[in-house]
Amino acid sequence: MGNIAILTDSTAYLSDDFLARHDVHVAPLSVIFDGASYRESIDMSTEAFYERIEAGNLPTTSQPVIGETVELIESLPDDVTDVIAITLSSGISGTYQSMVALNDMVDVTVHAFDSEISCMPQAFMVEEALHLRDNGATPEEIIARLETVRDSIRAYFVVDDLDHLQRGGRLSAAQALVGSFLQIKPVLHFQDKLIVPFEKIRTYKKAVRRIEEMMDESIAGDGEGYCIGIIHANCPERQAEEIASMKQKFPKAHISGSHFGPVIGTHLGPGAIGITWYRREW
Ligand code: MYR
Repeated sequence: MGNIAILTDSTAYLSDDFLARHDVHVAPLSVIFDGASYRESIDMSTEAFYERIEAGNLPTTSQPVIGETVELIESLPDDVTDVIAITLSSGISGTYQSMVALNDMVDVTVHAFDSEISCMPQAFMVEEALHLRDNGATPEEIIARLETVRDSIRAYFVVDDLDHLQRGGRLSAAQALVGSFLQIKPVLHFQDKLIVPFEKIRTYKKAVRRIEEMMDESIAGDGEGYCIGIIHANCPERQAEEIASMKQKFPKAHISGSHFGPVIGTHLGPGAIGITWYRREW
């Protein structure tokens, strides 16, 4: 059996510390400001991105450049025969389809896996894949397990301003119109790979409270065995408040924070918060 490399895209927002400690490769997506393209984390930091956004600049986004992903795969050690490529949802980006297409361009087998979401839930899947790979699983076993994990992850998010999602075409115009008209802060989630409102709620606080209620129903007792993630878009104080409250409620859970970087921040806007959790079997 040959070696397996784990690849994901930049919207998993794996921390520098995680990347330094684990053998995982990242294909960057980009943000485009005034015709100039910047690969997130490489050419533009999250801080610089939100400064430009707050100054009123509105970017667009694009998937990884396929030629660069080919180069990345070609630079892997010679004994790598298989690549597990975990991507953001195919319902919101062409990244997954590009990973599938790579099979005609490189000598290894690329097993593209659609996370059907993005950000920290996608990072959870990367961690699962690494764990399985390091424990001798085959590519097929890794993909089968990822399918189960994908089904078990819960994730909801709230944005301050639905216009960002509407402008980027990731929420239908009709839904966004209802949102801005009524000044609501819907709890959003992914269904069948797409972003849809889960529940229409009027204030940010109530929306977050609703997500917390769902966590209370879903997570048993002190949270032992659960991974909980709090993701923020340039609002660290909201994230800190949530982390503190989760630590009180679920003292035995593994609670960590992440951020919405430039590409996802383009579509959610500053002020967004995401909450995700699942039960880890190891
Ligand atoms: C591209 O241009 O290919 C990237 C498009 C990215 C769209 C992002 C839409 C928002 C995703 C929110 C994820 C929240 C996960 C908790």
